[in-house]
Amino acid sequence: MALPFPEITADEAAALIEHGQTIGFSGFTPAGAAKAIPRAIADRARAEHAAGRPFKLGVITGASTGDSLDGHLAEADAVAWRTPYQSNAAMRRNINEGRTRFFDMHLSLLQQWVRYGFLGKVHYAVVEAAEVTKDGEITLTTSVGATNTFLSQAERILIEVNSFHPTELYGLHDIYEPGDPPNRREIPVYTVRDRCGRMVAKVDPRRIAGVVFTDEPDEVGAFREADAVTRKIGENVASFLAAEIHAGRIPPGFLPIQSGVGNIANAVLGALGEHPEIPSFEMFSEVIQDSVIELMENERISFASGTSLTVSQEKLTQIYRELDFFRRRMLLRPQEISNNPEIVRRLGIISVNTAIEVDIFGNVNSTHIMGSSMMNGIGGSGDFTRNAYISIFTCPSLAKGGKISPIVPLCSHLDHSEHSVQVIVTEQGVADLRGKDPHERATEIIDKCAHPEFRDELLGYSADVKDGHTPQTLDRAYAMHQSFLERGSMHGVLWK
Ligand code: 0RQ
Repeated sequence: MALPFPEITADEAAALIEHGQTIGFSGFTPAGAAKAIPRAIADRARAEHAAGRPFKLGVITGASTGDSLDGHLAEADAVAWRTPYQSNAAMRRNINEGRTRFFDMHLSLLQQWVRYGFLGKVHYAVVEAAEVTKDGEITLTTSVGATNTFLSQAERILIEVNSFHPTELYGLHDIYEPGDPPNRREIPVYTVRDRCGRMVAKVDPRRIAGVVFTDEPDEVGAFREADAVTRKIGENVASFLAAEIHAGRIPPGFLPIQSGVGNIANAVLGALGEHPEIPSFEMFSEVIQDSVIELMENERISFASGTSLTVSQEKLTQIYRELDFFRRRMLLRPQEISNNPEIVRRLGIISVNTAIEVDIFGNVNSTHIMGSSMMNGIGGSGDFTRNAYISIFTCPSLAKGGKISPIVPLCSHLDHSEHSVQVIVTEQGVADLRGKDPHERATEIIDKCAHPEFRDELLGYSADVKDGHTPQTLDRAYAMHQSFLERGSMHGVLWK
């Protein structure tokens, strides 16, 4: 049946976009990210620059995206500003060199910020879909992210219908947009599996400027195999949570898990799946990754609610082969629902995220290297940590070939404060910070989590500083960082 909007090429779509405009792209991680149109926009930017004309855009997405979006646009220097999260090497370089202004946001806030107009007008939504009907009903692909809000708010819409994704994805999504204050009611999600929205995003078809047909897979990278350190971190998290069940502080049926992305997160999920005293559990998280799918097949995870299905191509092909099985066990929500503080608090989520740095009082830096260079962004880690039933941060006790201790006297940048962080886990052990004052926290974190090679430096600092509720000495708090910047190692800092 003929569609009431034009079929166009990616180049024709890119030609509609003008310098200075703001684009809301689908994609939460490479999953569900628009690909052909952003690549064409990057080519257009290069041509405009070569002709001596400016061409830079505001780029909003759900979270990080794939190389076709963040990579190509950054390489073409086509991004004036970027939010809310990224993890691409070229984009990171542009941000840290000041060519792209980046504001790092809690992901649950993005959609309401767009609706409230805090980020200005969104000129185009560029969205990947499995299907679009003549009535403007859009079946999304492997993520929801903020796509439904870009579709509702943008002046005009461009759609990439990607036939790599089957139209049978219909039913995987639950799209609900809360009312804005003063008219917002509670979000009616009372269990991990509750649905409260529609299976499609619905738009007025007259707003669709064109549809580009494509056929290409998501650009999800492979994970490293768990090594001895990540495996031990995973085991430590699993043993800690099993002990909490024994102590009666977690109900015997367990609580839903949120887990960050990456290698440590994969190892943690693997260890939870293997632990004999942890029952089959549910996920209420952002990202559903390969390890979740494996645990679902083994019936260790009974259901997963997320905003993106960020799996390898091999796993995605398997899911598409067995879609009936998996559709009964997972659903994708907008990120303002998957990460919603109200629901996280209500369901009693156990959050597990990765830190770049943890200080001896339990403050966490998730985003910055040596206080100044942006890595990826806070992502959803704050949405979950601040509201979790138990909030856990993991990291290895050594970084950069042993030259850096991620356990430091004072974080060089603050993302999660001591008020929100309850448990720290490294391969050395578990520091339980609940109910402990700053002196006790310092001892607990150094004893349980720091690498033995750095314990003397850290104990030297905390022994030397005795006064005050929080034993901190400002002129020496960054001595370990200074040592790394000046001599390439945090080792050998002497306090006296
Ligand atoms: O550097 O890439 O040069 O080797 O940081 O560290 O150990 O590979 O760990 O990939 O899990 O990333 C916090 C960045 C960890 C991530 C962070 C260096 C290290 C390496 C990466 P190289 P690893 P991961 C839900 C939750 C914020 C968002 C979030 C993240 C690189 O987990 O972005 O939590 N979190 N989202 O060598 C100097 C230190 C270091 C250090 C590590 N102390 N000093 N370098 N590195 N510690 C997901 C979403 O929101 C989508």
